Amino acid sequence: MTMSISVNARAWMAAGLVLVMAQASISFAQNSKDPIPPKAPAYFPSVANQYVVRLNHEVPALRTSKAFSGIEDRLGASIKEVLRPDLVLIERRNKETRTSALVSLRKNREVAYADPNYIFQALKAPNDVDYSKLWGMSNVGAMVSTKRGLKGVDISAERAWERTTGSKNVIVAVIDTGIDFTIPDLAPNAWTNEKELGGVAGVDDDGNGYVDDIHGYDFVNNDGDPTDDQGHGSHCAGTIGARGDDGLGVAG
Ligand SMILES: [Ca+2]
Ligand SMILES: [Ca+2]
Ligand SMILES: [Ca+2]
Repeated sequence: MTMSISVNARAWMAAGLVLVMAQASISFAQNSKDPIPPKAPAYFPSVANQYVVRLNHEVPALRTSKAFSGIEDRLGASIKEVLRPDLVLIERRNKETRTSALVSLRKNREVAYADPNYIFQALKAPNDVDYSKLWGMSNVGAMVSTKRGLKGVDISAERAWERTTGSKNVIVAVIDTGIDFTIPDLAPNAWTNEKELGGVAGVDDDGNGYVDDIHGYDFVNNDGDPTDDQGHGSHCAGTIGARGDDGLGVAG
């Protein structure tokens, strides 16, 4: 998922770079009777031309009745399915944008609300063994020690992972106690300064002012070894860039 370099320190200070995944949170709220619905975001796909409409009355049980076809005409649609007596899945007859269809339907006095026929799918949850402990990523209200978590109080990581699980092109600096590069979840995502890796020991090969800064720099000891000697930096680096969905440890 991501990657990191960092720097070691005895105190809560160090610096480095950790590649991080993008994190996104989606929120979408609207009044379905709003005459001007918001532009539907592309990440909420829906079935073309189909809408779920709740009527202010029930539809006749008999599909062949005049009253039934009258409702279809007034909705400008065919009723594909009667989900409940007053709730129908319709398919609009004319080709139009989702927004214009919703504007039209929500203006209809017979309509209590109308929404696109959204396509939902299960969110991406990684299979890492300790993932369930990461309530900050996804809080399902599990017990932690003697307290139950508050469901939903998290960063909505799984929704973000549906869109992206990060990119090695994004490098994030971790200013902390360093990183334990022997941790299997962190090692593969550690940023590497190729010029120093293939350079000469004791020489600042890339000319950035820091000697041998292969994975970051230790600004406390002033050397090129940012190995974590405390633990907190590795923890933070894991939250940002632990390799996910590998059945091991955690996911970042
Ligand atoms: Ca250097
Ligand atoms: Ca060097
Ligand atoms: Ca992992």
